[in-house]
Amino acid sequence: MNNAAITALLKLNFGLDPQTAKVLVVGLGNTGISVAHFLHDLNYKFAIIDSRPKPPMMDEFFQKMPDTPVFTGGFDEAAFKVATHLVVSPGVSLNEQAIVKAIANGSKIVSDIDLFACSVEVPIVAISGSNGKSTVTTLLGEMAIEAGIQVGVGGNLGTPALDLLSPKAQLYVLELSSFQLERTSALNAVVATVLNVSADHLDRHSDITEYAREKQRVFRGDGAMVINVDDPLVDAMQVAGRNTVTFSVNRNADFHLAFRGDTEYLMHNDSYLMPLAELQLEGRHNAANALAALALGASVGLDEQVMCNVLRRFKGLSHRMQRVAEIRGVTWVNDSKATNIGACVAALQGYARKVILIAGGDAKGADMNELTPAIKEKAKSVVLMGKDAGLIKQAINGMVPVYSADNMVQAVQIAAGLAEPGESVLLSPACASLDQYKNYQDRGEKFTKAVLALVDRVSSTSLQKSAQVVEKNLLVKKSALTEGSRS
Ligand code: UMA
Ligand code: ADP
Repeated sequence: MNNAAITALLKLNFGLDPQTAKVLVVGLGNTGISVAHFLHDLNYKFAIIDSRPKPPMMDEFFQKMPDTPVFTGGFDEAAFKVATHLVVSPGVSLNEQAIVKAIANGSKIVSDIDLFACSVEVPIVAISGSNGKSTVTTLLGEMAIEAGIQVGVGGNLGTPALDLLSPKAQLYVLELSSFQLERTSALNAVVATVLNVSADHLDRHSDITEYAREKQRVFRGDGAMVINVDDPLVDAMQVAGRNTVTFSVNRNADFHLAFRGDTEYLMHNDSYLMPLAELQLEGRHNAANALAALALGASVGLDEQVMCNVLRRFKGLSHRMQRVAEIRGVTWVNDSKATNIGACVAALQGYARKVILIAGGDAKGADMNELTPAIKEKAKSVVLMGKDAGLIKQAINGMVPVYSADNMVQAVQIAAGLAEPGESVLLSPACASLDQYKNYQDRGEKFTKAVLALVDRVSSTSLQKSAQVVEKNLLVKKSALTEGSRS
């Protein structure tokens, strides 16, 4: 689409007229910078504001766009007062006082996804949900590439949507978070899905109903809806009269699982697509992800056997149920991306035998009691760390032995002392990482490093030492318990 056509659409949808609009871009992160480049190319007048005194990418940004007015160190209401439009980055809550006031005074909210949606003519696939978004988005992107299609893949996955724009693209696959969706109104994806809904980000959304409502916005427009009928909150999103494709790992649906003899298959209606065992990804939740990717891909006309080729070779993304090492018969698994309860429960449910679970971090307002049934069923013991370790410990309420660690090295050493050959140690924190780490990748890398350090030490007396750490920790725990303090 050419710039004149894009501007015309933005004017029509949002009153974004380059002659009169004064846009305030809120947030100088990846999204904010992508928006700045977009607005600059279309000759809009804009400024940027960020509450942080020195956003990490500020110097780099100034080198590229030295003339852009940038306000930092707080949300100065004067900057908001003159703005006709706000493009608020997903990391900034719409409940910020300055934003609430600006909206009350008539400023319009536009998201980077809105700007993107008004700039493309080719189909957009939109993927939301509490868990599995990145896996399904990446899978579908790989499937499109395998089918020879020029595809842009990004959004919450990493590359901001506006940075994907290319005249060559024939398809876009976007992962969208609830933060992106809550401020988006112009998206009309050719096919969209909410993979599942479980409690997450309740520090930003008032409750799970409101959170589910934001996710449901991915279905705005008239495109096809891919519905996980196993999830009641998603099933309830169906809209009569809309083209709907269902998937399920538990029952019959458009895309489902079925046995032929002893072999379980991924199915499309009555067609046996491929044996489930050929999927490289492990766990029932990944069978659901594979069905979702097939349903989305089929909706944009991808060949089913081409998609199955990708499913057969895709080994999964880092930090999601990633096997790190096997040391003295103990398997170590990095699921650091399990930043909410739903992901941790899915991970635990994938195990036939009880595991040693390493969990904890920032619970983001979630009710940790929802973790306890899965922990009771699948955890032999739990090593807790991070800000909300106490909440998880309270929820476990003595049902399973709990150990406390100050950092990842200690957590891994404690787990090493607890695990016996044939068992697994699973890092699946059920919490965000930001209380102790840069991000979930950093947490996963620290876990991997600590595990690999065990390999170096395994022939020495290290495991005995680990056992001593456990012993010491138990003593600490016991004394902490008697003193009534938090772990
Ligand atoms: N921030 C401030 N003040 C500001 C602006 C930002 O303190 O004025 C903070 C935010 O609270 C946040 C950080 O700076 O901690 C970055 O915020 P941002 O909105 O500038 O983030 P971007 O760099 O634009 O990245 C965003 C998404 N980040 C968030 O939603 C927090 C990225 O998802 C996404 O990849 C990117 O846009 C491109 O679309 C990351 C994420 O963690 C991976 N998403 C959450 C999740 O997956 O659970 C929703
Ligand atoms: P997202 O992008 O939604 O965070 P990811 O694919 O990155 O999803 O996976 C995040 C976490 O959720 C990982 O711990 C992964 O093992 C788990 N997970 C992936 N798919 C599902 C699913 N369908 N249901 C529950 N948990 C899942």
